[in-house]
Amino acid sequence: MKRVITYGTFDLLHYGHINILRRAKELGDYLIVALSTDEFNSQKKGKVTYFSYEQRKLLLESLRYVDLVIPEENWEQKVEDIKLYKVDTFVMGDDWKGKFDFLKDYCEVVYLPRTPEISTTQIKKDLFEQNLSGDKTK
Ligand code: C2G
Repeated sequence: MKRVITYGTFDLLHYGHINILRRAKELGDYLIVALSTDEFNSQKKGKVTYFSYEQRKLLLESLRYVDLVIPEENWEQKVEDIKLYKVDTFVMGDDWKGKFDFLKDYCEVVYLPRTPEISTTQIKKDLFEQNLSGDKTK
């Protein structure tokens, strides 16, 4: 049983997230998602999420690619997670390329290409602009 782990906020779940989760799962048999908690997002990542941790967890747990969702509470927990869950492969989008190479002492580290045109920030921006212009056609 090859075990894969990935980390993230996954707010306003979109097809870019699905693409990375699908490809991460293809690298093994069991995919763990370490989901950034509301506190970690606001205090350390500077992110204010639309959905709460529980709502984001529910969405991820409903996906066929995801086998387990655990909380990501800090930047430092990755080595312990990899040991505790006996992880073979750590996966992140390539916006993080190189940032987690220190984990190569513990498992395989794979950076996968991001889906370029979509992001939670872009979604919020587009919705804001649509609302401003009153454009309901999009
Ligand atoms: N992602 C992607 N394509 C997008 C948007 C996101 O492949 N268009 C990937 C990111 O590269 C990341 C994952 O989806 O691997 C989750 O993205 P975020 O929720 O933005 O996560 P992030 O804030 O990068 O948190 O300790 C690591 C951090 O928790 C990662």
